[in-house]
Order: sequence, then C-alpha cells, then structure tokens
Amino acid sequence: MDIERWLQETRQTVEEWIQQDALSRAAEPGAVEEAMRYSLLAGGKRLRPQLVMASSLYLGLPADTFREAALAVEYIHTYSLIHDDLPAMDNDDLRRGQPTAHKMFPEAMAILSGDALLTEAFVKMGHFQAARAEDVLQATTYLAEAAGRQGLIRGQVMDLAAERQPVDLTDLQDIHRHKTGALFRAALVIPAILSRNWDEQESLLQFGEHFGLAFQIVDDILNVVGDPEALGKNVGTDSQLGKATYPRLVGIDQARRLADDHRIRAKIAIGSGPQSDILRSLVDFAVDRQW
Ligand code: GRG
Repeated sequence: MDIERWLQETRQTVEEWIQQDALSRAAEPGAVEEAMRYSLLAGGKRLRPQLVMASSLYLGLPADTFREAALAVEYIHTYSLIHDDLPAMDNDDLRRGQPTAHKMFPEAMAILSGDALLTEAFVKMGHFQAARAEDVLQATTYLAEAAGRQGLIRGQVMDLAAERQPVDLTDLQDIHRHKTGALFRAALVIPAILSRNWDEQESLLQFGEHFGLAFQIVDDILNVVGDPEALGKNVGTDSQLGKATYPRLVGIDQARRLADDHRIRAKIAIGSGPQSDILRSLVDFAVDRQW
C-alpha cells in the first residue's frame, strides 16, 4: 500500500468535500462564510478526517462512510487553530503558510468564524443520515465532550496556566491528552459508535491515546528544530511563550524516544492485520513528518 498516495488522495478528497459544502457557496465578501472558508481552505494536513477514514477502513467500511463526521472534526480543529492564534491566546500571525485569520480579517470576524465553525460541526453531525438516530446522538455527544470543557478547552486552559510555571511529565501528558488527544480520539472512535462496532472501540481509543501523544511530542520537537516554510507556521514560539513542552522537559533526544515509544504502543493497540495497515502508516507519518 502506497501511503504517500493515500495521504495525497484523501487530502484532495477532504478539500473537495469542503468546497462542496453549502457554506462555501455562500462566501460573499464581508460574510462570516468568507472567513470560515479562508481558514478551512488554507491548507493543512487533514489528519483528523484521514483518521475518520482510516478508522472506517479498519472497521471494514468504505473510507467515505462518515464524511459528515470527517468534516465535523476538521471544522472543530480549524476553529481551535483560529482561536489559538488570537492575540489573547498564542498571538500568532502565520498558520498553514498563510496570515492567521485575525491578520486577514477584523479580529471580531476571526472570532466569529471560529464560533461558526464550531457550531457548524454539530450541524454536520445533526444532518447525518447513514446511521441510527440514537447512535448519531451518542457520537455527537462524544464529539461535544471532546471539544468542550473536559477535552480541548480543558487542555487549552491547562496549557495557558502552565506557561512559565514548573511542570512535570505527568502534567504535560495531561495537557496534551486534552488539548491535542481528545479530537484525535473522537475522530477514531466516532466511526465505531456510528457503526455499532463496540468490540473495536477500545482498540481505537488506545490507538488514539498513543497517536495523540506521539503527534504532540513531534509537534513540540518541530517547534524547536522544524523548518517554518515546511510547517507553514512560525517556530520557536513555544519557548518565547515559556510553554511546557517535551523538549523543554526532557531534551530533544529523549522526546524522540518517547514519540517512538507511543508509536509502538499505538501499533500494538490495533494489531497487525491488513485492516490496520493505514492506521499503522498514519502513526508513522505523525512521528516521521517534517510538517
Ligand atoms: C475556545 C478560546 C478557545 C480556544 C480553543 C482548544 C484550543 C483553543 C486550541 C488548541 C489548538 C491546538 C494548537 C492544539 C494543539 C494541537 C496541534 C498541534 C494542532 C496542529 O495540528 P495539525 O498539525 O494542523 O494537524 P494542520 O494545520 O495540519 O491541520
């Protein structure tokens, strides 16, 4: 299986799904949809929708079975990036190789476009037709919990509180399990909920747990040694903000070893059968990536 080709083709598929979305058709100048569309189509790896697709394949279903859920997680992710970049948060001016939303649009419009993307994600889930209503409800609640005060938001609050404070590895892992891991886990588990594959839910959850930690450790490493052009965002920002990161706590080499350890644990969680090929390759991509 040619993973590079799979990644490229599915990235293209996600671009097309976003382009076809009703919100893209209403993108008049000055409308909130213009700012939503700007951030959504600015690029990005599309890893979270790819995880929805890879999870579907793992469960023996076509990759596009849960298109609405794939879009929902990407919309929530994009909203979180817009808000994370705001002056009140990380105050970044470059994202996905482009000026951040609040640099392109009035700050209020950037905030509103993030709010609208978050809510649009739940509109997507509400329009889901290819599963039983009770399963859609459970999947939607799972996604809301991942995005909310017990998930992303909690991680972000912990992350901000940890700036310039003494933090140990347990605290750091807790921050990342919420800030980064919650949405990855949701992307993986939602297909199992919607297809009533209870047996595989725990394996996917465990895979997501280690995938998220591996991904974030590498993200921290790239913020120190990465190429800003390849990454499409500024580097060195974590240290400027006094952020708690793996390189700061354990150094680059040990951070790489920890990422490798989570890569192995993620692979163990899903076994070595052909149905887990893509998931295994995705964790390799998350650890070996340069962007
Ligand atoms: C609600 C005010 C408010 C803020 C939400 C939760 C949150 C802010 C921000 C968290 C966002 C964040 C930076 C999480 C860390 C995860 C991470 C490394 C994101 C980058 O993901 P990639 O590399 O991005 O997949 P692309 O651009 O490729 O999609």
